[in-house]
Amino acid sequence: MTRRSTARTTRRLAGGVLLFTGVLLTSQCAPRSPDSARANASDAAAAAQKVYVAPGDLDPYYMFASGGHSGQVYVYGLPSMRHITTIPVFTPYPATGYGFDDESKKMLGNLTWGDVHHPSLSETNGEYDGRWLFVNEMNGRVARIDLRDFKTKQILGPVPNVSGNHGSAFVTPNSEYTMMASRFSIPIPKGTYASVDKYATDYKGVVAGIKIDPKSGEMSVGWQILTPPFDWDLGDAGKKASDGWMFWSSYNTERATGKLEVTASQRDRDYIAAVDWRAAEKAAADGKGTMIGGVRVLDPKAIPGLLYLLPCGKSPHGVDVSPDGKYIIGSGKLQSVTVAFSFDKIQAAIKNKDFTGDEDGIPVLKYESVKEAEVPVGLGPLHTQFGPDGMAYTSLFVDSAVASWKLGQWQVIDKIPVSYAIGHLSAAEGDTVSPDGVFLVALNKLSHGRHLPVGPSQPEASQLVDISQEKMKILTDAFTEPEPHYAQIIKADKLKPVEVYPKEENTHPLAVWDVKDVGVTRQGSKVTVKMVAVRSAFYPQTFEVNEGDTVTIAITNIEQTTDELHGFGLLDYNTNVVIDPGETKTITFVANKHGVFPYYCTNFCSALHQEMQGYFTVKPR
Ligand code: K7E
Ligand code: CUA
Repeated sequence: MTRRSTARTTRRLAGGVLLFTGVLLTSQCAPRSPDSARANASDAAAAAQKVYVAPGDLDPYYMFASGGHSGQVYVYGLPSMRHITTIPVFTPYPATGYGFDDESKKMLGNLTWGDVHHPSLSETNGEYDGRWLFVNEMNGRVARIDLRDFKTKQILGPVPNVSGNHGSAFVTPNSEYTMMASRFSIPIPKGTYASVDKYATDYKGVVAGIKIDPKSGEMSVGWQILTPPFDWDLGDAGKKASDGWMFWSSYNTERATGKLEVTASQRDRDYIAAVDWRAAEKAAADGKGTMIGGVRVLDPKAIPGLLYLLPCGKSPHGVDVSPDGKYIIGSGKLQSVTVAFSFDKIQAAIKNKDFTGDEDGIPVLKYESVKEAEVPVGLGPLHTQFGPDGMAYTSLFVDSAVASWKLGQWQVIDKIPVSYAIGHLSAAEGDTVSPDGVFLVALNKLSHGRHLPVGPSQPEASQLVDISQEKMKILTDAFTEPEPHYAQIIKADKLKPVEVYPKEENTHPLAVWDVKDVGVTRQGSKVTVKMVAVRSAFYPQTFEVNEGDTVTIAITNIEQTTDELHGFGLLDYNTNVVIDPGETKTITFVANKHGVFPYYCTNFCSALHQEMQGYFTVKPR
């Protein structure tokens, strides 16, 4: 059924494209308002047709959007732009009980916030394979979400030596690595003191490869490369022609401190780092480098061939590799062009030692030798995404617009204003070796009154752009909690999430599947409660401990029916977990106050959901 509705939606969309072309032709002599909200009625009808997903139909794409400092990932359907679910990653989320049960609490550690920037879908041969979603976070962490159940399974970090992990979590074409880099240089290892006056000499940057296990997706700290104290910003992995390389943009190559908006904007050009990650992998395997903070750190001065610097003007932000891997697009946010570097020319320059100097022993390649073209996209270029047939789309923060252009032609084709102050943009399958085109989402920083007023704390705006024609067109607005940085859009039929956890897969040591097996056991002051949740009761319905006991409650939801979730809310003990069908979750706490504490099911499950309750009694000492 799922597949049929998807096919139907796709067909209907194709019809929409035809209709849209007709409207374009007939509306050409009508005066066009730059504000799409005031577009004429036939334009609006055509746009509505393209985003409408009828009741019961499914969107043909998922969009995974970063939740910024909310610490979460938001899942949208495209083109409807409906928010479908939220995946909690770095922040507790009572809606699913994340951060309350023992396992997720342990994953979060002492941090209850994270700043998510770049979702990165796992890839096989440069195509999204629908297995995992990696997301970075500024406190030096990367998380892995399993797309089989849309749950966070691992949080790696804080990784030693990496301070402000922004240039992450871009994965390599066969998910060998997810990337990491320090936005803020510090003296390393963490904990080392050096006065800020010593910034230029004693503070260090780091770019790193986090190894991904190809079978399990489990991440481990791979290697790190020591760099001068630049602020590493964005990254992207090479692919096809440039497979085996990683790229990061930087600002503040001035090595300045203080008011960076001035002090770090002095140079005409900063750098893009080009890292031969296979060479780094080999150097680490050969035991080169030194252990700093427990990680193998490679010094590029001592190990030539690891790292080269490409000059890129001015204070570049995004760096994006074209689908064929031949071009590395660097966007200097303080200028009006985006630069395409040729990977072939980079290789030739390396071979010919076509350097203009070095930074702490790291060769700087000659700009004129590696530059393929400067594309006059407009003011404040940030990020570039790709479509089929060499199409490229660059976000323009200062212009508040998206420019489309073509690889190889290096000419702007179209420009469309967005509302307002665009950061990233995301195109359908736009980071793969074969982008889909069709849709692009502008992830804008300011929503500027395009929604019902909600007070000063306003959401951000995302706008769906039709890129199926040469002339781009805004189709609809949607809103998201702060702060959507990047997003990735994947074909919906690549994902086949489970709807229940099969009973036979549940290997939790405290799981019980029969109400006969529930009960309370005690070992000294440690009490273990094995509990079953099933429509519409908890078993046991009451249990008792002594004040001061350490209590572990293991709840198994023995349902095997879609959508039959049960919650376990325990009053006055700050506890709410939600247990999915077939899942076992544990909660451990000290019963530090005596009295009678009701527990109840928080997730509506049946006509007798309200009856699903019980009592936890704590005898005074
Ligand atoms: Cu441009 Cu963090 Cu990728 Cu925000 S970053 S926009
Ligand atoms: Cu179980 Cu509501």
